[in-house]
Amino acid sequence: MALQAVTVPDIGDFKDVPILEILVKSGDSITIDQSIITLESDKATMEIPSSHVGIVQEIKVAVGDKVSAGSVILILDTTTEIVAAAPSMVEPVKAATIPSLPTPLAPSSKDAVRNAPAATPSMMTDLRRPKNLPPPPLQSVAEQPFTKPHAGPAVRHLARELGVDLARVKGSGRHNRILKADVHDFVKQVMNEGSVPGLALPLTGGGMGIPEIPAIDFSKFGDIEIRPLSRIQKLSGASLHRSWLNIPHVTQFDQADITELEQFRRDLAAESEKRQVKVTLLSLLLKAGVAALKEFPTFNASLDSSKENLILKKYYHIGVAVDTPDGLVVPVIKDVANQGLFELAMHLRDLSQKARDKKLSPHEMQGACFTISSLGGIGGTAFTPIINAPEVAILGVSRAQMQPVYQHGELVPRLILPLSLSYDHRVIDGALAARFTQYLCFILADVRRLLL
Ligand code: CAO
Repeated sequence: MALQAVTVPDIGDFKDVPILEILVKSGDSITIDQSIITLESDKATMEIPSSHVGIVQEIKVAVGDKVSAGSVILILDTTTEIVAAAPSMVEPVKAATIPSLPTPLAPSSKDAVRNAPAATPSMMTDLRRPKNLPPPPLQSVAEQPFTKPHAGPAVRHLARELGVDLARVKGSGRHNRILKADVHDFVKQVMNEGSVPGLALPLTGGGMGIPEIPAIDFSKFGDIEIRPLSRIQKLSGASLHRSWLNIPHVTQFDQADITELEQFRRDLAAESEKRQVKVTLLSLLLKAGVAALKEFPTFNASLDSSKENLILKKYYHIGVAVDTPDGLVVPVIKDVANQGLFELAMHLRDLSQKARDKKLSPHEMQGACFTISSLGGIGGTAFTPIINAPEVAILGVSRAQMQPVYQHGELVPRLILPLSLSYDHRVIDGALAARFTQYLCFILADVRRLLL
């Protein structure tokens, strides 16, 4: 039996460093550079690798013992026949490393190699190291400061497999040592949050590596109350976020002169009363919107899933954003092109009431080609609406106001309606968007054109 003591190599300025963990046991076959103990400094850990290949005969240290460079860790049986016969002892080594091994071979090693049963090339790499030559220098150990995350080889192996950066994992073991369970918990947390802050590689296809906003305990600063989001807010929030992340949004602003249109609407008051339905500005915007969609079919379209084709729709279903106590809902007015103003006004009234009563069926919220979001009844001068994907544009409407407009050499009071058109820049160019809103303004300025 050829016995070899494995000692603590040069570990720089560190002395009397406690052993945190012993990573091998008697009878284990170990290879050069395999970690055998973990040392612990005040803040971090360092794994000490074996300087020799062999089978562990005796471990000379215990957890908690303090060691310095030269302290004996364990005794190895380096008898070549035993070593070569051990099946799992040597990890594969690239053939390219063989030429750098020390030469010439000591006679005893040559014999041993000749007698060794079916040694693989990788085994040969280590077996060819003569026993009477000093072990290779382990400079890397002395040069490595105690800065590595606190984790054993099995945990490091798992982290490598999962692409997890251990520096970001919080250890729950003794002295904050990272356990396998910590790595699994970390991955679960990342998957649930849909973000990848600690992953060396992106975990999911959809993950854009967007850093999470850190959680803050606001109660440190004053009284707080926690109110859960409504179901509608959670659902619409997820789809708004998806649209916001997937679509390159641009918003085009414009102003429509609706002085005559508003007069026309007022002129309908008597008939509205008779039919018991008020023609709102929104009903007229729906009609004008369809006229613009017909003129610019690119706006009445969706990108297909390959993102290489545009699907042009020959129908005109318009979504209308409705503000309800539980959040934003978007019922869809079907076939707007074939409805008269009163019919549209009635559908609009019924659907927005249903939305507020939470009585909309899924069918009533599907199939829109384009959406109108009107905040005009509330106020504001402009906003940037988020496109309701897979639609390619949305029209935001703000509050109309009487404004002095310079016309034919004088300032005249006109009712001006602010429009905010957000569009998908992958499908629609800025020039087309400007033409679309200009056309809309042209129609709204004189709704008789809807008849043409
Ligand atoms: N400018 C000036 N006044 C306007 C206006 C505008 N752009 N739009 C509506 N008004 C007026 C109406 O004429 C009405 O006044 P009268 O009672 O004197 O006629 C009043 O404001 C209220 O209108 P309304 O908002 O109830 O009716 P509507 O048909 O215009 O809108 C609906 C219906 C369902 C769109 C609206 O109630 C609503 O929910 N709007 C909010 C949409 C929303 O939240 N969008 C944001 C989405 S992104 O978060």
